[in-house]
Amino acid sequence: MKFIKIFTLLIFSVLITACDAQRGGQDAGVMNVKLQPPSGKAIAAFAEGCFWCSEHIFEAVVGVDSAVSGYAGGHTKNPTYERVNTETTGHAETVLVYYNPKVISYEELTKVFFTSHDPTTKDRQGPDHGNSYRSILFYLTPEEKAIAEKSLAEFSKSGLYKNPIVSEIQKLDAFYRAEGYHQDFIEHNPNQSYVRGVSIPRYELFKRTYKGKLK
Ligand code: MHO
Repeated sequence: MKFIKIFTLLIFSVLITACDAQRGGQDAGVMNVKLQPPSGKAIAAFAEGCFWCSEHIFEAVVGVDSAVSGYAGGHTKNPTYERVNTETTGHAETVLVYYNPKVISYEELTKVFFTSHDPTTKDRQGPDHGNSYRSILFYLTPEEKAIAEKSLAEFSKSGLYKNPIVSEIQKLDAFYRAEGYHQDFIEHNPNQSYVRGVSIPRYELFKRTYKGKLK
């Protein structure tokens, strides 16, 4: 009898954990995301330092449906935040942006990218050091690659930055959605010290610099 009770409890807890992971709840782990946008929509990915802020920035732009925090550009499978932080997996903190291509173009998203972080600091963004904080424009098609190159060249000439832009341009091979607690981090933790001291000032600077439409 005792055995049956324990067994039933075990089955229940396995089921509850599985459901929570499916809902993408707080405890959902890292997930390999299919690089397939819903019909009529498009996706793009950008690495530009701490993804808590990048997610907040892209989600403020008209035409962007949502942004997901995760890891891309590395060489290991299913990296965790802890592993990525060792700076040995090659992954950079990245946001996967779901957008409506009838409202905003990939080219316009590259402008969001270049006005929302400092693309001149190699393996560094603000106070954060390491290759997981490097700057990368990801592309999915040869057309997007050409647009990324053109945009980089234009921003290099624009005078917005004194130093040379060091952003990489890479094909997006895989995107791993980060742990649940990293999603919408700023909304859930507006008073956290890093959010107040680093993320919000970066977001405010973006709002003053970016010329496109914000929600
Ligand atoms: N140095 C910050 C970075 C946060 S971010 C998600 C921290 O460790 O809180 O990389």
